[in-house]
Amino acid sequence: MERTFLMVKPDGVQRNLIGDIVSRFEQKGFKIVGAKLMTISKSLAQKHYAEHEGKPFFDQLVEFITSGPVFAMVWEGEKVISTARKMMGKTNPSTAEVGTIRGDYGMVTHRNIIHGSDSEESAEREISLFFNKEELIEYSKDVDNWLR
Ligand code: RTP
Ligand code: MG
Repeated sequence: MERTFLMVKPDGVQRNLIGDIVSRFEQKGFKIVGAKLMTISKSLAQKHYAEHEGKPFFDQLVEFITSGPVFAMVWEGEKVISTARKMMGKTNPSTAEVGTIRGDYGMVTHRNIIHGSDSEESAEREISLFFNKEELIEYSKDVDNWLR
């Protein structure tokens, strides 16, 4: 089953959006298999955003992502990588569709609330950067069994 790495960025944590964001992915039908509140070190930030090294916004990006706690998550489900990207909306919140996370809550590109892996390769790389194997839980859900 496909997995992706999602992260509520420091602005999303500060603005009390963790619950809403988790809820959107739960309601869509995806399964959370790992999560933690953490502060990203400078070196982890540089590794995570290595593809952007040398770009004019790189230093500001690293500074922002390390500026406060983030909520890091791994989600599982059918086509979760591309679907999560759709649910997040475009990088620039001012052009992101209403109904997406960035479209509903963001205003500027440098504070765009959420990160999501953009491909299978990124997902695999980012999951292993942020989580140990033991932190990812395999389990099944059976709602009927938990109602009575
Ligand atoms: P992310 O990696 O954070 O999920 O965002 P993304 O895929 O939608 O966008 P990406 O191109 O990977 O850029 C990473 C983050 O860098 C900031 N950025 N600023 N022109 C700019 O000023 C610019 N371009 C990108 C954004 O905060 C973006 O989320
Ligand atoms: Mg990206």
